[in-house]
Amino acid sequence: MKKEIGFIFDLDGVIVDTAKYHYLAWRNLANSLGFDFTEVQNEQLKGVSRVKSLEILLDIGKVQLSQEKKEALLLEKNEEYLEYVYKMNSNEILPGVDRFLSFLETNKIKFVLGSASKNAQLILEKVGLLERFTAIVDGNNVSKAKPNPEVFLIGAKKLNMSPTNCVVVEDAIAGVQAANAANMISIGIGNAKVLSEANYVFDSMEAITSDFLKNLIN
Ligand code: B16
Ligand code: MG
Repeated sequence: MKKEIGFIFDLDGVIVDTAKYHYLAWRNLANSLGFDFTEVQNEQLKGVSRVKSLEILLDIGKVQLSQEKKEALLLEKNEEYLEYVYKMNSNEILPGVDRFLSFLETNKIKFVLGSASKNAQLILEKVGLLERFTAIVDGNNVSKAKPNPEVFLIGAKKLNMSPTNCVVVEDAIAGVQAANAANMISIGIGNAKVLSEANYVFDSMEAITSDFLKNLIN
């Protein structure tokens, strides 16, 4: 007999690759402050909130700023980032995502979003996926960032399911830790060594087979 289960998807790195746009905007900001910011360093910002991302960036550049200046820079960064977001369309949905969501829909399994981004709703709208999600839980709904489980626990409530019946799909270590802390099943997307705390790891969304999903839901 099928278990009643629900899915919670992270956004950046799972549904779309917005990390490349975050990177361009953060790099510009770093350059304007007089230091460089590499793609390798950008890895540290994945899954991390906007405010925390700025703190990490300023640490890298060894720059200290007033609270007022930091707030101005956060606004500036987001405005530049949004210029990229406004140009997004369905071509930016990562390979394997549509097949995964269609599988869940066919099997009448509900799914919600659980992202740190405050722009999540807009991004899903731009790529044409917003209507398919039962609910959106994002950076506007939480007070504690991943690895705190808050975002996924709210997701479970939206699914009307107990946490142990929820499966989280995440690309960031902090996200996998948040899912584990919430007592949910975690699927990591990315490098198996980096995401070793996840219950299952796949290189990409495309690598998740229908057989794996069938086993998981049965
Ligand atoms: P925003 P996720 C995260 O999205 C990104 O991975 C992270 O790099 C970003 O700083 C964070 O959203 C906040 O995004 O500036 O749009 O509020 O992976 O949790 O979907
Ligand atoms: Mg992510």
